Amino acid sequence: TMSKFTQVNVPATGKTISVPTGLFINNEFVPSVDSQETIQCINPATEEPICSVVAGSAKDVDVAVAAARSALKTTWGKNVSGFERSRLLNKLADLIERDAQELAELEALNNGKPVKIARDFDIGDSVGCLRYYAGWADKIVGQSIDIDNKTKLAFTKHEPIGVCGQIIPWNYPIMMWAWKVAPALACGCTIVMKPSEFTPLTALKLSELVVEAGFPPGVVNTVPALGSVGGAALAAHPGVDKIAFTGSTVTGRKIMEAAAKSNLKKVSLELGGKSPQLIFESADIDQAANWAALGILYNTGQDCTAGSRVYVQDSIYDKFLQTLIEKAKALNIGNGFDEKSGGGPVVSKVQYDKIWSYIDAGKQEGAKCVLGGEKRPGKGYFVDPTIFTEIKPGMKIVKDEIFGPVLSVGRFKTEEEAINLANDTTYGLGAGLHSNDAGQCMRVSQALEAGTVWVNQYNLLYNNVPFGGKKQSGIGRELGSYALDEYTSVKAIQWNYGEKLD
Ligand code: TXE
Repeated sequence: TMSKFTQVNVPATGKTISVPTGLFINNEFVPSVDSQETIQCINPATEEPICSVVAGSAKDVDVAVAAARSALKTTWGKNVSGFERSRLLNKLADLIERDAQELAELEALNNGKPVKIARDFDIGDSVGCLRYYAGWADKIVGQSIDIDNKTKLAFTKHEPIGVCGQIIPWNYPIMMWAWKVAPALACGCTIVMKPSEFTPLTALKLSELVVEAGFPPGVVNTVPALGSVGGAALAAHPGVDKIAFTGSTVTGRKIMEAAAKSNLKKVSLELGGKSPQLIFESADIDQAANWAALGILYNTGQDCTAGSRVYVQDSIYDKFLQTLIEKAKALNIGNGFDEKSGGGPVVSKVQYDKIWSYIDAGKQEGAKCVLGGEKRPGKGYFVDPTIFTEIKPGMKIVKDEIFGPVLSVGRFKTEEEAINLANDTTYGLGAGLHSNDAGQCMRVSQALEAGTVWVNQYNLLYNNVPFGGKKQSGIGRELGSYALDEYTSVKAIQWNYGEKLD
């Protein structure tokens, strides 16, 4: 059994952070009911162990779901007002803001990303997300529908959907936590959260803040576990009313299947992508290169909307490519605790090996590597920006999601050809286009098959703008008012106050 807390050393600051190591159920950190297994967390910049936390079992998921169900029926769900949910969400946001530096250091240690980015972007956005949904909590209302003015009225209630299983990935551990937790709590749902086994630490640290904010026991529960154990148990659980997932398309398919085979729980999936960025000849080349580089290199390419295929119009191809290479070279990938690092290592050995197998495949299949493509000596899962040209449709690096800083650059002659190349994928998460021709911007943005189209920019997210995928990039929408539909169930109440049945 695990002791309840461990002291994690932050080498760069010489300080320690106290991190819970147990399951978080009913506002307490508890050991597993039956698992002796642990999850070892690794610092991807040094390959050294950070600490271990409990690896929850299917039985632990049962206990967490029961706690969530009990809270739904008593202190939360239909028993808590929107005003109170709003107050608590705002309180939680304040506490995360208070602890931003410590949370950012823990995120950097476990995920590898630069502390400054974790604090200013990941945590900044997460605080904003909690406040945004705090704003919605007391504004979730139904409709009043006339049937017959003299005898009948119907009205709708947007009820909490119930107990939500939420399974999140390792690329934005805090932000994915906030994107899932905030709308669910705003709608009055209770939660069993399963963080990624690669990055469970910040979800456990955030669980302490859930208690401090004053949420009743059982409203938020956290079960660190392997995906194949705890994740699979949540997806198949008959006591879970909704499952929300962010991760790979392969796992998304399994979750949907488990939902179908168990209780037809509602499913939302935010999956992989192979997002295109189109650079047309009227574009501002310097600006387009800045956005294209950000599009593929942000978070070291471990981004579901990573703009991993860039297509450039023939007439500006050489100039654009040269500019892009220079911008990509300028990114300094290093230890997340080094202030000079613009990006960190990739998260794990598995991810590192996967990325290198794609780089090797690109070389073997005849693409030309014009930047990067060389392994660094020494420790740490570092991958430098890598660019391939002379690509062909069907190549692995063009077809598959790599989830690393590896970009394929192709060329096109006409707008029609650009659109066809962009849409030639099973995915449909993001897409970008750069052009100074307004008509072209409008035509192309409508033709692109993606949940988000960025025009003359890339990869920016706002809490009030919906986010999600078309095709095999997912089902449902996060963020904005759209996410509220994922966590509510509409009840129509038809009221007869006059009609007599003969
Ligand atoms: O993802 P998984 P992995 C893509 C990216 C990456 C690849 C593999 O291409 O290289 O996926 O990464 C849980 N039932 N993305 O293997 O497995 C798991 O524990 C229920 C894109 O890490 O999808 C974790 O919490 N849950 C992506 C979560 O699923 C299961 C972000 C995600 O892990 C499960 C991450 C199961 N059978 C990876 N198996 C994005 N869209 O942002 C695993 N899990």
